[in-house]
Amino acid sequence: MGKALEGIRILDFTHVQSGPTCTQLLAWFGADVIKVEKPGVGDVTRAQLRDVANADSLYFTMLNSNKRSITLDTKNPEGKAVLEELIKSCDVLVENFAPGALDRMGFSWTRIQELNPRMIVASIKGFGPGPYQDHKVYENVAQCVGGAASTTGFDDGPPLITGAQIGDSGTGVHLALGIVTALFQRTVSGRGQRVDAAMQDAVLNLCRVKLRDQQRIQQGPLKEYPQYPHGTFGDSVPRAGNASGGGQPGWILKCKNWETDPNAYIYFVAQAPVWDAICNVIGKNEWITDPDYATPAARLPRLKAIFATIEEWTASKTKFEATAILSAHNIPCGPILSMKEIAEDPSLRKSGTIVEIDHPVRGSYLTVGNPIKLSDSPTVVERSPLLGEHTGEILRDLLKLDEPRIRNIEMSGALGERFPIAAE
Ligand code: CAO
Repeated sequence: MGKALEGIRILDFTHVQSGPTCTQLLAWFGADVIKVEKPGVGDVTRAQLRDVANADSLYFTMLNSNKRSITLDTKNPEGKAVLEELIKSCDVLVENFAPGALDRMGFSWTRIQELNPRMIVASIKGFGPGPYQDHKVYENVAQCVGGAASTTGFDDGPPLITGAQIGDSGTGVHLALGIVTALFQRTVSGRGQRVDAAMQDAVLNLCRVKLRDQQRIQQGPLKEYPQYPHGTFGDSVPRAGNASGGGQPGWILKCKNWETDPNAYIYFVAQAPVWDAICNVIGKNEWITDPDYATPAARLPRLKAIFATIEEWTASKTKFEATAILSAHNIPCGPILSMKEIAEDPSLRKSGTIVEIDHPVRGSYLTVGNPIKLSDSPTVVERSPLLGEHTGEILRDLLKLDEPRIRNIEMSGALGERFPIAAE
């Protein structure tokens, strides 16, 4: 079966997490992704947080599956010449260098257009145009400047970073959509274009409901927030703890063994349409008709006490027992799953969302497969490439360079130390 992006070739200049997330998705959809890496070093994450000596780290292997790797010193004149050939042979260049790095390398947008007017150039930066446009940015910085940190955590504590990598992976996903959209437009326009995604913007996009609340707060207290009715509201959105971001109140409640198990909790949504069922399940049938509890508006000022009562019920069940009972009554809820439980979940393995991959150096490892399932373009996750593993085949088979030329490039040092690859 063919793949959705078969025939699309990506020149992948990404590193660390944000850009590699994007190109990994494109590779899973069938694009030929050629990762260009600095000779001898490669993507810095190959060596970061290493758990197996001399093997590519999980940080790298989990973000670079289904890609090919070529090592190329793009500051070396021979390396630059190879890069020019690659630009001519590819459809999309993706990069997340620090601002200005591609220009400094000699590959401005104008230059790339001269070489290949159909090329789409996609970039991730920390910020869009403005006072911070030249700043380098990492995940947690993006969470702070995009509005996530100020709205995450509890009211009486400091701003908090979330474990979901919304700055890096979140921006990568945004960029991938921009790329396929630009590829679609190219089928009509025949031209490439630039696709820019800033990490601040992507995080803010994911924090859209908080900008909603920033405007609502001008009209009075945010009644679904835990600060209501006894706390105070300032002039900006406060941290909402575990309150639901939507119109249905929710909270994290203790379950059986919470004293010893840090994840013995359940997320409970007190959804209005199933209020009667909630009252029945927790043994509070009188709340169904009591005017203090019968309507969502009446419940809002009492949410803390209501959740405390519901928690007396959840604390008597394991999170899985509680989930089963509540779900049977159509009450929205979910157990707080530990990473261990997720890693061992048979249904996630079966759906291909968690996959076990074999690697020649490090042995088998788990990774998150493609969370987006296409019925006509199923994803088969393949291991990440070794540094420069495909240098020879890319020079020969893709760029059609002859052996003397390859030898010259090699002698110039543009491919690094790991070779010879030229035929003897
Ligand atoms: N050959 C030769 N040189 C190469 C090369 C190659 N194949 N690949 C990269 N380089 C060079 C770059 O040209 C750059 O050189 P100059 O500084 O002389 O222009 C240099 O390597 C370093 O690249 P960099 O600036 O991207 O890396 P850094 O460690 O200084 O910064 C980071 C890292 C992530 C802070 C920065 O890239 C950044 O802000 N990126 C944009 C935002 C982003 O994606 N952040 C998320 C990071 S976590 O996913």
